[in-house]
Amino acid sequence: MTELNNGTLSELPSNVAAPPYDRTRLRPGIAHFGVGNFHRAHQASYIDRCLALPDQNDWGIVGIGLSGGERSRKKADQFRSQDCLYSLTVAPAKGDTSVRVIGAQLDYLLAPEQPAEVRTLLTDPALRIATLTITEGGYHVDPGSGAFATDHPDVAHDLTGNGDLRTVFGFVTEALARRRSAGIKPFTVVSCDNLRHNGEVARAAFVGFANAMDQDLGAWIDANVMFPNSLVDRITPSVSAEDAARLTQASGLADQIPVVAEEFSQWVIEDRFTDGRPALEEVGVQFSDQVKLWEQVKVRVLNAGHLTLTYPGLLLGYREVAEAMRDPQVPVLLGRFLDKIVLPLLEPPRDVDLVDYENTVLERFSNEAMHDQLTRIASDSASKVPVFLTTTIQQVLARGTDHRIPAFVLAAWSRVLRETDDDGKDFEVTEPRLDDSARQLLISGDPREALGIEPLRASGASEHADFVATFESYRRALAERGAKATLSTVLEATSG
Ligand code: CS2
Repeated sequence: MTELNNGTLSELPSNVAAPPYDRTRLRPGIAHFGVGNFHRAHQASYIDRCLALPDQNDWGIVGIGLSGGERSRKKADQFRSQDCLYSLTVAPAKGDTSVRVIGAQLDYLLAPEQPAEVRTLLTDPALRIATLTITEGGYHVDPGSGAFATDHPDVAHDLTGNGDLRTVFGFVTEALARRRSAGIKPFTVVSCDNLRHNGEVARAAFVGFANAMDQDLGAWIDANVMFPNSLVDRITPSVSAEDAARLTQASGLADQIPVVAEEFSQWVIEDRFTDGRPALEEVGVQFSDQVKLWEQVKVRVLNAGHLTLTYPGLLLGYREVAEAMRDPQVPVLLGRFLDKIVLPLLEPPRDVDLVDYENTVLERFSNEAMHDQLTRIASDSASKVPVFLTTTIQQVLARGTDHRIPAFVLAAWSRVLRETDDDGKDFEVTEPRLDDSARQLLISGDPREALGIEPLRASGASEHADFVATFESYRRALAERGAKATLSTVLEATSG
């Protein structure tokens, strides 16, 4: 099997496409924080296409990892041993998969071990954009007040100015301060996380961090740095060791870090950059002044739809999204949630038909070639539920419309936290941002208090007696009668 590194690019298996440009001519122009599979299948794939165009050599990416520890070191070693090359397998619902080697990532820096290299990169005038996929919960910005929380231990540590930096806020703010002193233009900061108004949230986070250090710097960042909002979309499953073995077997490439994604891909950005940008419009990226409308449609249809099918899907014994879509009841629940509850609340972007949008999402979920994991979607729900479901619940409660499906979804989430399905088979969902007491409340505590835990508070559900009662009756029914019977009850009750 062919190994993957710069030296083997000219001898890849015939079914694998090599980067159609000379990597030695590239220079880093983008620093990316949080190099997960999604970034590698989405942004890096767009940049990779750009790099094949004339005059785009200055937009190579350098990945930056912030966490220390064994897993991060292993990841960095894998990147380096492959000269940061990896294969992207695109798995369409129908037709053959295609495999392409992505060459856009030029280097990978592990910040805890290479802080000086990270500083040098971020203060280089050639570095003109910093992009982020640091997860929905990684911004520490209160959705209600917009305030940045300075009490997270790593944030508090970086604010003391003592010892090595630990957070993206520390590195980026310090680099922006140095650029200001040296008269170097600031870079643009682009959030690529599934947050509503992600650019504004990023601005609140970085300006909030800087303000806590030095108000002048905060004001300067606020006035001089662009934080365009962006909508990102491409379903990208996790890759287990078995998945990697399957992918390498199929490609003939001994790739240690392969990624797989669906064919669909979308990136909509506001065209506000501090110091230039790649020719992304040439490779399918949409520049728009309607990103906020795109965002709300995407997170409230696709991401909320994912949660709606995932919780009952897991309890019913399924492990993949496409399997849950074959259940007789789950897609009915999903369709009803979207048609009756979500779509009537949305304002579509120009030229977007919401019914077409929903149908495309449902087709994407049914893609059998993807093997997308329900546990991937259920994990870190404490960060996802507030972004994907809160506004919908608030609006349902304000309008007095039928709240049974959202109440069922939250009840099913609480049941999933037990990590056992209705047949007693275990699965694993990680909840890094849910403390033990909140978790216990949600699983079996007083229902009003359960709905008042931090990730659910803003929805207002705990203040609504009928919602609380419905949630509690479904939570009990799930425990006593199981997901199948409870789902039938929900579907009967909402069929009219
Ligand atoms: C998923 C997303 O993790 C999740 O909850 O809904 O990762 C989803 O696959 C992407 O947002 C698709 O763009």
